[in-house]
Amino acid sequence: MKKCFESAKQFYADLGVDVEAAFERLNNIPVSMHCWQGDDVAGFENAGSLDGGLAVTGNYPGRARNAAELRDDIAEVLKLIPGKKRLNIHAIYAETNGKKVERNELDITHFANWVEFAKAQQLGLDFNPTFFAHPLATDGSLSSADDKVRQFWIEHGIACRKIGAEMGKQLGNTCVTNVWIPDGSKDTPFDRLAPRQRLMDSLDAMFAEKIDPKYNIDAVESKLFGIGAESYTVGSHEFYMGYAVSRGKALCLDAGHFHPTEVISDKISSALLYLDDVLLHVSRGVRWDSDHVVCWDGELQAIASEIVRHGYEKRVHIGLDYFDASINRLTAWCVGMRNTYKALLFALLEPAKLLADAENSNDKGGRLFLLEELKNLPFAPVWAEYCDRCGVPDGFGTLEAIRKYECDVLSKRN
Ligand code: RNT
Ligand code: ZN
Repeated sequence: MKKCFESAKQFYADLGVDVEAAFERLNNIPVSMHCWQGDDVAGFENAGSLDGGLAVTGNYPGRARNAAELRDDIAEVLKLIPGKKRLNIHAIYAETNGKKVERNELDITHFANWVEFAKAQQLGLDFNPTFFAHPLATDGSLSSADDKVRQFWIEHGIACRKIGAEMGKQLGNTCVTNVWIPDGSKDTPFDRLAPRQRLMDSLDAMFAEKIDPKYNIDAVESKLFGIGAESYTVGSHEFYMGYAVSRGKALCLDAGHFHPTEVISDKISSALLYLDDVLLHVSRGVRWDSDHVVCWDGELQAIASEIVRHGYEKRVHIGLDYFDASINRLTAWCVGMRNTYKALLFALLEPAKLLADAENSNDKGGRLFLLEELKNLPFAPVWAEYCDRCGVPDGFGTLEAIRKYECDVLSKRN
């Protein structure tokens, strides 16, 4: 492979692309891995069903059943993923030592093990309040018509921002805390406005306290529809775009949360004209928001290219969000994470000058030709070299390692 790499490097150099500079830049683009792929979004509360319109399908053996197993699996999978990684956790991953702690009473102590783990693994942490899978979230959370219910969730949100900020402080690494709520309606509502007014007020109450953005950045995530909320979603795209712009929050764009022909890659440049930060939930919807494992497809490449072409890597926070319980969960993590770095590297190897020249001279055919020709460049040995320098195996080595872990560890769980 080394020989192949040297000639590939020369090939790119002839196109004006510096492979070493691409590696350098890639080393500084973090991707946040979502912990919830490892346990099918179960968390440690033992609350029962997931609900909130989320659906995890499949029952492949080996699911992590507790925090220790989940961290073991994450530690194992991190050995197989190159690049600068972060870890994204949810409030339901609190460890309360067998004690029942209400979500509005959570604090950083319940995440001490995660912080320790992050330190040991040299990861930044990202965080999410969990506004679903809870008896008080069956008829709306932050937009609920019930004052008590709304207050409970406002308090949960406040608690989670403090936890996020503390994670950021303890790790010396800014945490992005993302708000997504399941609130919506199965059938056509009479009043679409009132729940949105309540959501706006709840968010304002939740965000009232100023938190240093060095420690915590708040993000808000919209959605088109969910199972059981097919007719109306309180937190729509327009709602949150307006909210984020008017309040100076980060906007979270989830690839599965728009109409099937709408793509988030095209939204980044618009959103960043008005916002400081965007958070991405890179996912893959198949016909709907199905949260399939992220593949290296045209949209993943377009997302990566947007970030790289405009130098957005400090303003676009890349996170993954999917859950597939029908295959080995480490495979699911690995495929999505490795593909995301692969797409970023591919974007970093674009002959930007050639493409810009074609576009600027109105040579549309030349631009098309180049963009298509790029797909055929000797990318594989460059990717293999990057993995090697990061001390992780190539594709086949990764699969072998996962199979071994399945045999040695996962298959012994029931
Ligand atoms: C749900 C949202 C949300 C969740 C995670 C678990 O549709 O995408 O981001 O998937 O918070
Ligand atoms: Zn999401």
